[in-house]
Amino acid sequence: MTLRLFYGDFPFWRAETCRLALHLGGIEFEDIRMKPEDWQRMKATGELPEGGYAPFWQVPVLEVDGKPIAQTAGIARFCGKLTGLYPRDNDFLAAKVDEVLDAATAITNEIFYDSRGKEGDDKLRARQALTQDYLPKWLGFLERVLNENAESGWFVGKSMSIADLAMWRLLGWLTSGVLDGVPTNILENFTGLQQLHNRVDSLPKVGKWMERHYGK
Ligand SMILES: N[C@@H](CCC(=O)N[C@@H](CS)C(=O)NCC(=O)O)C(=O)O
Repeated sequence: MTLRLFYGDFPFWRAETCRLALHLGGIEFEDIRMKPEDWQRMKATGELPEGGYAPFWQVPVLEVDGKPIAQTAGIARFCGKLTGLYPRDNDFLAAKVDEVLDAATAITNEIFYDSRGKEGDDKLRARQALTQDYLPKWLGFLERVLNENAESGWFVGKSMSIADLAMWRLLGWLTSGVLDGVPTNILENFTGLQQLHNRVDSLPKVGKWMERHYGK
């Protein structure tokens, strides 16, 4: 099977969940990192570098034997199934992984759409409202889901899944300081989520990957 993943050169959960699942699972793939001009072309025409195509003119896109799959959660599930990081014989656990992926999508959309079209003080005010209300509420929901599976410390079942990889990068984004108005200590009251983030972050293969690709 030939795999090509298209996304930007940054560790956002939309693509990094799939990249890390494939990397940890020892599955080779071509990791095509788009440049600014590639984004412009993709958004205007759906064309991707090196002859790829984005079905919805958005990325990530995973191409499997020349055929594209779009949509973050579907791509993550596909990569999770290939690598043993998505339950294949337990529909309940699979739905619990989906629940976390869909929550990651909901939070991402809220952050992007809430500040879309706003600039300067307006944008900062929108982000501050997110920080004081929406994010603590949703981080609390996630912490509770995690606590319900406290005996393993992973979001779902007894071992790490793509739910944990997705949350590791979503939480990494929220605490990175790149989101104006969202403080880097946003997780300070959510020790379970902090531990989950650190647990994934400290896996040796994950650390080496982050160092190699992003110098951190
Ligand atoms: N529903 C899509 C949304 C993907 C998405 O919004 N991707 C962004 C990059 S993070 C994008 O391609 N934006 C370009 C656009 O929408 O024009 C998914 O889940 O993958």
